[in-house]
Amino acid sequence: MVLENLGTSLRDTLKRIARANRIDEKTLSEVIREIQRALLSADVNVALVQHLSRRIKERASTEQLSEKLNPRQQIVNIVYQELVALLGDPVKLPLTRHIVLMVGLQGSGKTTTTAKLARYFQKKGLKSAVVCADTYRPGAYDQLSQLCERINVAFYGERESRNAIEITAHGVEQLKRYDVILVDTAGRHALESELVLEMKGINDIARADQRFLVLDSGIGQQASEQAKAFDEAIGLTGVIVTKLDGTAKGGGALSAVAEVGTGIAFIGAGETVDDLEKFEPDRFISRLLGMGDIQTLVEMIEEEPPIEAEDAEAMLKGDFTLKDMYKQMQAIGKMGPLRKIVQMLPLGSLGVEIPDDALESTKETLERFKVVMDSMTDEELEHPRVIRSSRIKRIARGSGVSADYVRELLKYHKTMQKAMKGVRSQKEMQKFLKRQGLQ
Ligand SMILES: Nc1nc2c(ncn2[C@@H]2O[C@H](COP(=O)(O)OP(=O)(O)O)[C@@H](O)[C@H]2O)c(=O)[nH]1
Ligand SMILES: [Mg+2]
Repeated sequence: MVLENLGTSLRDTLKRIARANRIDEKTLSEVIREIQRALLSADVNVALVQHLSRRIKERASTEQLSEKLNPRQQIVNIVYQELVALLGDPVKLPLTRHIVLMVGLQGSGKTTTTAKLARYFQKKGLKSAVVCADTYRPGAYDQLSQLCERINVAFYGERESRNAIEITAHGVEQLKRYDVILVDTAGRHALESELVLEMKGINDIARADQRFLVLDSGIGQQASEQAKAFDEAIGLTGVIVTKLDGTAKGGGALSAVAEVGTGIAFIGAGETVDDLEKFEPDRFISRLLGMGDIQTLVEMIEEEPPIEAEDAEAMLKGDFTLKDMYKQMQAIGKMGPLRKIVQMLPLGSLGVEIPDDALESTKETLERFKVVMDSMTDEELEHPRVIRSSRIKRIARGSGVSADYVRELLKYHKTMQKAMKGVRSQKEMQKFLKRQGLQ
């Protein structure tokens, strides 16, 4: 796991709280000191560590204890929330047409990450294409074109040209029918003025919607300075921290970026095109704290509003029709992020993969879903498999959404149906429900 050492120390520290009979000031101070030590040795920025300790102490002594949480759960919860806050807001990544500009120092992993991202979008069903605007590094063209070929992504480059801005202009024009265009740029050993000018030129021409700084996690505390400089030049929309597989000190890059107010969009932890993960602060911290551990999870979600017994049953029983799915989405809405539950279940081992977006159940999604459902017949709602092409068109027309959206929805339903079967068979889920007083 990324930042294994940090994770281990944090989990050990939290275990100490679990064993304490009561949380007095002395225990709290010790725990905070342990957390500080763990964070500092992972190279997390000192000022941030201090800020975090202050917040934990303050909240632990002033916040009203929730009736449902015992004092140590309360503290675990505070630590969790504050660590999440430390990493900044998640970077929003709309799955629509857009242009992405990749910047960063030489060797930081831009080219590799460009290919990884192209693959990421491809997997999300978008057509991605790549422009090579690195005219400095010999072999840049070949490196990127080969990567693209391997993952079957369109590539544009001009082997002989030295004008990166012109190449970008041509590339963006040539590839305009693609959904996502990723522009890989040159980096050098330091941020020189010439490079900054070129980068600004490329940015002006490409009119990039996303401007990602690629940062090698090995650089530790210098991350902050770099992020600031790049941010001033082109206004970053996110940071991608790479090579987290190779360092115990990734905390430097992870925390330093929080200072520039730009969130971390992705993390890279490996050399293959699939070693890229969308960065979600809450999920990341959950994993560090060992929330895969069901015990902790149950404690964590105790502060979420309780699940209605009826809703929980709908979640686990029946044929899982579209109506069930709607009910279930409502239940999840009440329960808080489904992600928290899914994470603890070994769904992966069942071959069930739930896409990130499927784990969000926003009000908006629900409303849109309702509109589509209103255009369906009872038969269709009970037996979604009867919905074929002509019916899809009719439903789409009736509800004012695209046929693709209806197809997406049906696909989502299928995934969830499969996942729910998996969940049902997990005895962990039963244990979890028991703890919630539902069974
Ligand atoms: N272990 C590991 N290596 C990486 C990762 N990302 C990139 N690399 C390696 O870092 C080196 C430089 O990467 P490259 O993409 O060419 O950097 P660029 O100069 O910024 O374009 C290559 O050897 C990559 O294989 C990562 O997440 N983990
Ligand atoms: Mg490169």
